[in-house]
Order: sequence, then structure tokens, then C-alpha cells
Amino acid sequence: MISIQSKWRYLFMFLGIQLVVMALLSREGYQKRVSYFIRIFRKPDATSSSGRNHTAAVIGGGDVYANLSHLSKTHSQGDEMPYCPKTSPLIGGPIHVSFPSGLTTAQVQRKNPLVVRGGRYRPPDCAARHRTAIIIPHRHREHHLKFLLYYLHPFLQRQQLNYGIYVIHQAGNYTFNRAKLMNVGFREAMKEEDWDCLFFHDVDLIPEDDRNTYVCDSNPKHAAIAMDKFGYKLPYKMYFGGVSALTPLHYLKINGFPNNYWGWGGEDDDIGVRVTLGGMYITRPSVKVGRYKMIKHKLDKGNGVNPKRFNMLAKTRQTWRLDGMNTAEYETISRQYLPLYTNITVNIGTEAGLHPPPPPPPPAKAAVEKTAHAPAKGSAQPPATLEESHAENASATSDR
Ligand code: UD2
Ligand code: MN
Repeated sequence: MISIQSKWRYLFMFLGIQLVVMALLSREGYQKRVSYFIRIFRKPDATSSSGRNHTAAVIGGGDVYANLSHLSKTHSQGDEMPYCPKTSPLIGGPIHVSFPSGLTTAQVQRKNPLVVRGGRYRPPDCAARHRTAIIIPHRHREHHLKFLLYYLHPFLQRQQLNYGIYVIHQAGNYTFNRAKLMNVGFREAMKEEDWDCLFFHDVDLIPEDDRNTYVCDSNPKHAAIAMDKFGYKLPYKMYFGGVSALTPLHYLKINGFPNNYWGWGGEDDDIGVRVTLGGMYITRPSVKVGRYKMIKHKLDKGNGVNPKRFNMLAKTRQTWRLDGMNTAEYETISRQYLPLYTNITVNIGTEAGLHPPPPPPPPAKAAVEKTAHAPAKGSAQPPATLEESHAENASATSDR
């Protein structure tokens, strides 16, 4: 039997242990001390009715669709609407990101009932403080696009933004050109709306924390500071790849992006150098917040490593004013206002221009062909219609 004296002894021992735990935690800061006790007394609650689920999110990564279900489908009258708060109450922190097989575009649509034609959205109950366009360079990555849309729509809605998503699809099979597609995206998006911020976004990067707000800073922002593929660290100081954000003024100050980087690599560093040459500097969110998961993939067919990239990069200082937004030539093949995004299919040509002449046949064959028949006119042209390009996608999708 335990005597009263030994009961006191146990109580003092328990209090002593608590004191030691508190002392240890206080070295980690107040935040951790508080969450330690919350974790003792509360079960994680993913769908907090107050709209905040920070605690649950901090522990395991929250559901990106939590906090959105209460939003009403009918918009309030524009005149009466108050501005949205400076910090959105719907933001939850870390997001759980996984890539379940079997996700369909129809499911993504159903999960986002407030997104309207062309992938546009504005908060139903307050006037957004920011207008952000997302520009995604694209070819043969429909599978990645579906996951990006699944995560990005609710992510942006939680930030109470007025936003639009533009997918810039390179027509044909010629070597991919990410930076030139961004120039197309900038011009085409600005034709539609007076966006105050443009996010240039790889199709395969999923943000993992919604405190990484998709609004612009006073200087160009590199948002993808911490990616899983680089061990959640910045690979080097001037790195500007993945996801970056510029205002229209920033964009024009650097003369947009280069048009002449065909194939993989170099263009992101060129853009980084342009920021400095334009008299600005790169800002970034914290490593904790600017986290992204990249959907695993190999180098695409048609996007081989650009062997000229280092030589080109060495000349950016001489070339940036001569090549960029002021020289971006392209032909829009189609513009489709799809339920989840605006798809712009574009012919960006090749190094030899928008309608390059067909390559001459090899000399030995040439003699034979002279006597037989001339090559079909325009045989080297890229497919000119969306249907053709989509047919290619269906057969050549190389998603991994
Ligand atoms: C890195 C950078 C990327 C860019 C690239 C060099 C990361 C996370 N990203 O990407 O920003 O600087 O190096 O060019 O480090 N794409 C298509 N179809 C293609 C090829 C590319 O849609 O056939 C698009 C797509 O949006 C993709 C992006 O271009 O995310 C970059 O290409 P990548 O993902 O093949 O290259 P990666 O991951 O090395
Ligand atoms: Mn990638």
C-alpha cells in the first residue's frame, strides 16, 4: 500500500520531470513549448471549423483542400465587398503532397467548384488584394499538369488571390524552349488582364507550404528555394530555376527572358543574371516555407542538354538588351478556355525563324530525288493545329 508520504514523493518526481522537459524545450523556443503541450492534450484536427488548421498542418502536413469547403458559391456584390485581410485566415502551413494513381481531371474540376472558365478565380466573400497569373511552359506533360492543377488551385484559393492559370504549349516536335514560352505567356496573359504579378512555374513542381504566398515582392522573387531534388537546399546563390515571380515592371526592366536557349539548361541562370543587370536583386521566401516536391522524371525527348549554354551565359551582359521580350516572335495557333486553365498553343519556330526552310536532303539522295519527284512542300513544318499536337501528346507522353 502506498502511504501519503510516498504519494507526495511521486508527485514531486512528476513535477520535477515536467520542469526538466520545460527547461529543455525553452532552449528550442516558445513555439515548440506550446505545441508540445497542445500535442499532449489535443488530437490533430484536419478540418477545423474556424478555418485554421495550423496545428494539424505543422504535425503531419495538412490536406490542401481543408479550409475551403465553407466558401459559398455565390459571389457577394462587388461594391459592398470588403478587402480580404492582409494575411489570409485560410492559410494552413505545410501541405501533404502525394501523387495517387487514378486521379482524373474531372475529379480536380469537382474539387474546385469556384474556378471558372479559363482557370480563373476570385474570392467569393472579399475583394482580393492581389492579381496573380501563373505561367506554365508545357509539352507532353499532361500527367504532371493534372497533379499541379490538383494542388495549385486550392493552394491559391487559400491565399485569397484573384488568379488565372495559363499553360503555354509548344506546338510541334522541335527542341523545347522554356524561356521563350515564358515570354509568350507574359504577353498573352497581360493582353487579358492587368495582372500585378506573374509566377513562372515548372509543371512538375508542387508547393508544400501555403505560407509561400504567390504575390510579388519589390524585387524579382525566386520562390522555389528548397526542393526535394536538391535536398531542400538552395543549390547555389544565383539559382533562379523552377518557380519565380516578377511584376510586369520587373519583367520589362530585364527585357523579359532570352529567346535563344533551345534545349535543357542555362536559361534560368541567364534570367538570374538579367535581374542583376536590370539593377535589381533576387528575393526568396524562407527555406522552411519555399518548399517544393518535384514529380520525378527523366530528361524529355526533344529537350536535350543545350551544349552552347555556357558560351551563351558568358555573353548575357552583351545580349540581354538585344534578345528578349523586344524580339520574341511567335504565332498563336489556338487559345482554349478550359475549365481549369487557359491553354495557349504556340508556334515558336526554331533558331532559323518562325517558318524555317525545310532542311536540304543529303547530297547522295538529292540526285536520285531530282530525277524522281520533289519533296512534299512544307514537310519539315511543325504540326500547325492543336489537334495534331494533342494527338502527338497522346502517343508520346513520357510521364514518369
Ligand atoms: C530544371 C529547372 C527548370 C529549368 C531547367 C533547365 C528545377 C526544378 N527546375 O528543371 O526551371 O531551369 O532545369 O532548362 O530545377 N517542359 C515540358 N516539356 C518538355 C520539357 C520541359 O513541359 O518536354 C517544361 C516543364 O514545365 C518542366 C520545365 O519545362 O517542368 C523544365 O524542364 P525539366 O523539368 O525537364 O527540367 P528540370 O527538372 O531539370
Ligand atoms: Mn523538372
